[in-house]
Amino acid sequence: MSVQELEKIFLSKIDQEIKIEPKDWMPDAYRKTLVRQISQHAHSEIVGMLPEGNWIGRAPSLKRKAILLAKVQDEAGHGLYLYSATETLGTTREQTIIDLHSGKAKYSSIFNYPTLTWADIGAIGWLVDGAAILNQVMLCRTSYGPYARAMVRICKEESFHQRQGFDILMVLSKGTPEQRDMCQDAINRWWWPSLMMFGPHDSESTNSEQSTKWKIKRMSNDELRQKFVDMIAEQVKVLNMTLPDPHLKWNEQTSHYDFGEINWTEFWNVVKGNGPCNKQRLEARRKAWDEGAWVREAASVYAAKRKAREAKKEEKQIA
Ligand code: FAQ
Repeated sequence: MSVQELEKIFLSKIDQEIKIEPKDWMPDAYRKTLVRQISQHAHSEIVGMLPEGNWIGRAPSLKRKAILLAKVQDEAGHGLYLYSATETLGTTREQTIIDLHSGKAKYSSIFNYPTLTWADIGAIGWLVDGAAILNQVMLCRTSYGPYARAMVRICKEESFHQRQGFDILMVLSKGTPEQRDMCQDAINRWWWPSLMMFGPHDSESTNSEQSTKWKIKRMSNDELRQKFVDMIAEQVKVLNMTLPDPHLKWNEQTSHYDFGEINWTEFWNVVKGNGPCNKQRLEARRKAWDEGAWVREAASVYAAKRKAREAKKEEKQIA
């Protein structure tokens, strides 16, 4: 079959909402953009464990510690599903991780900010997981089968994460004046970086047009960001807190909240590796990789031994 014919079949599957599966023919550019996006998503989950991991030893009670441990463990699981989904596209996990460590592959800008107080753990759950869910609910309908299926389970877990974050802030918001201040301060610091998670404005988004045609993306960066603002602007009232944006205002005509402009210089600075914690985050990942070398080695020796044992057993059975 010619490439033109193969492409026609591929596009007709996209049109008919039939998922593209690993063994199906797909254009190289489709494969490349999926490897880019899914691997960056996987890296975000794994690097995203670091800011929260910082608080496991300092959570204010045993219950909070157990909940946070479970959440951070969930993020590791999400990373693993997503690394596996990337592998179905023909790239190795080793290469994907080398690309993270060399700085070639990106991960979400949000994880380059520090977690200064316990309230930050609440703000991450509520705002960061909240933003992640909106994006990921859309991705449950993405055109590549393994990515869409991974997203379904991930979304279920993320919605627990968001509620645990809101619960932390709810308790602080009803606490002492110091606890209320801590809650407001965390919201102030995490609000704008959370809005940046959705990526540049649609007009600046280099990948959106093609990704939308291929139904990898189903909603635009700005549409998702607006949905997030509308949701959080209401939820913050329940906390009796405010969002740090003087331009935030309900607009009767559009039936959406208007909001101020994001500091795009800060965004691109963080994306390019110059955020408050970029260096620290990559160093932590490289260290974990190096220190885990013996585990990978032991696991592959064990797997080889088991394979050899099974081959011998089969030989005996045949004989
Ligand atoms: N940070 O053309 P677009 C989570 C880059 S998971 C860094 O609009 P696209 C769970 C973008 O890669 C959070 N870079 O790109 C959790 C591109 O550069 P490239 C992660 C960003 O792909 C919670 C360039 O800018 N979620 O939080 C960012 O069409 C709590 C131009 O942008 C995902 O990864 C950014 N914020 O749209 C874990 C979801 N935004 O690659 C622990 C999957 C943009 O061409 C604790 N990804 N860039 O060199 C997506 O949906 C999309 O990739 C977007 C960006 C929407 C992020």
